[in-house]
Amino acid sequence: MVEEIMIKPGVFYYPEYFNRTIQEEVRDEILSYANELGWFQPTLPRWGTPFSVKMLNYGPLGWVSDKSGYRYQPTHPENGAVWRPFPLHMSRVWSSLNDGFDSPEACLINYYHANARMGLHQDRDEQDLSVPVISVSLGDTALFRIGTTDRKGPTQSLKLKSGDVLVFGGPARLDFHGIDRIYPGTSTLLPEGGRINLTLRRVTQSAG
Ligand code: MD6
Ligand code: FE
Repeated sequence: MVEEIMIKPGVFYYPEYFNRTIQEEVRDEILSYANELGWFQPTLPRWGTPFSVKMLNYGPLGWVSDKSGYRYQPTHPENGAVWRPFPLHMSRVWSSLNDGFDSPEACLINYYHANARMGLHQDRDEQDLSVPVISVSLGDTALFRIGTTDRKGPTQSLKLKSGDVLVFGGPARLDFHGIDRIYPGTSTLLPEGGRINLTLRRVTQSAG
C-alpha cells in the first residue's frame, strides 16, 4: 500500500515509498559509485561560484553546470567517465509512477552536507516539459519549498524524509522550488550524515 498525497495539481507526494532495505540498496550503489568516479562540483554559469551541493548522474545523459552554462551530457565533467546506468529501483519507480511516459534519460544525484541548500529554481533544461520529474530523497530530512511559475509568487513547504518520493509535473512542472535547509541527525542512512536527492528526468523530445 502506497499513500498518495496531492500537494497541488501535478505534484504528488508518496511518503516512505522506498522501505529501509531499498533505501540501503540505493545508498550502497551511490556510495560505491561516488567512491569510483568522485562527485563533481557544479558552479554557477558566468560567475563560477560553486554550488553548496555536489553532484553525479546515472543514465545516458547527465545534468551539469559550469562557466559555460547548464546542459545535459553523457560524461562526468571533471574526468570524462560515462555515467553508470540507472539503478533497478530508480527504473522501477519511473515505470510505476510515470507509466505511459517515455523512459527517463537522466538521473541527477545531489549530495547535501548539513549546511548545504538549493536556491529557488525551475527545471527547464529538458526539451519535453510534458513529462513529470520524479524525485527520491535519502538521508536527513529536508525542507522543500514549492512556489509558482512566478519567482515571487506564494510558496508552500514540505518536509522530505528518507525514502519519500515526489512526482513533479503537469501544471506545476515549471514551478519554482528549492531546498531551504537540511535537518542534521534526522536519519541514520548515510554514514556521514547529510542528504541525497535523486531526480529522474526525460530530457529529449518523446517520439510521437
Ligand atoms: C532536492 N529537488 O530535493 C531538489 N526538481 O534536493 C529538485 O530540485 C527537484 O525535487 C524537480 C522536481 C522535483 C525536485
Ligand atoms: Fe529542481
